Amino acid sequence: MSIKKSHFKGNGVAINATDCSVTISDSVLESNATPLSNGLVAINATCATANCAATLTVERSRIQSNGKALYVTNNATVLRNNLWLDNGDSGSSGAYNRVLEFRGKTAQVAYNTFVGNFNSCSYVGLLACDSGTCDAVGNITWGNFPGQSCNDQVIYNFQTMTYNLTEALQPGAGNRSGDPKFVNVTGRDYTPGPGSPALDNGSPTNAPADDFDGKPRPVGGAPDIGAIEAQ
Ligand SMILES: [Ca+2]
Repeated sequence: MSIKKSHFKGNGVAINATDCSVTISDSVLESNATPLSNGLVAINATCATANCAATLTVERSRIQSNGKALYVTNNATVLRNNLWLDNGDSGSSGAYNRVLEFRGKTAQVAYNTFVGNFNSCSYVGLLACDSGTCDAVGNITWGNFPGQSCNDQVIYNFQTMTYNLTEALQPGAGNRSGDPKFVNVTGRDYTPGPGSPALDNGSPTNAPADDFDGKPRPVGGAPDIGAIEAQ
């Protein structure tokens, strides 16, 4: 199934796929699964068995203000060029809320930007690889856990992390920490601005050919870290 240029708002579960390959592109998912309670999530993908061939791809989409954003069981998953903003729940139901949760198979999280996501800071990670093999390349995480002090727990239990720009420095080639200097956070422009450590510091060999806006990548000799390539 292919879901393109769609807008899902205010649902308990927005997209629920069972033993079914799904590609979500150029879409908006907002204010789903909130207030959060058991079983609610914006995107839920499940394979009944570990060797199920179903896949999940999410690309060039904005996933914002959902109580829980993503829960995957056994699907081979690719998340590429997305904005994940302000998702989470800090109430009792969110105490151990992994905002993006991967269980089994493989997950590649590539060139996304994560800002303002949160849970109750219970040290369980916002992006959690519960099982399977998870890889994060070229992502920005910044300003997550607003007002809290667990920014080292944004990404949990990934096997490989390279060329990411995060609040707390992660082990792995090309990883950096620091302020991505977005052009206009208030105006929700997450383009890396002048002097940003995201500029031209993505992987020289592992980046999509476009960005969140569908514009070409790389510009300026090397890919930028995050969902948006400065043009
Ligand atoms: Ca660049």
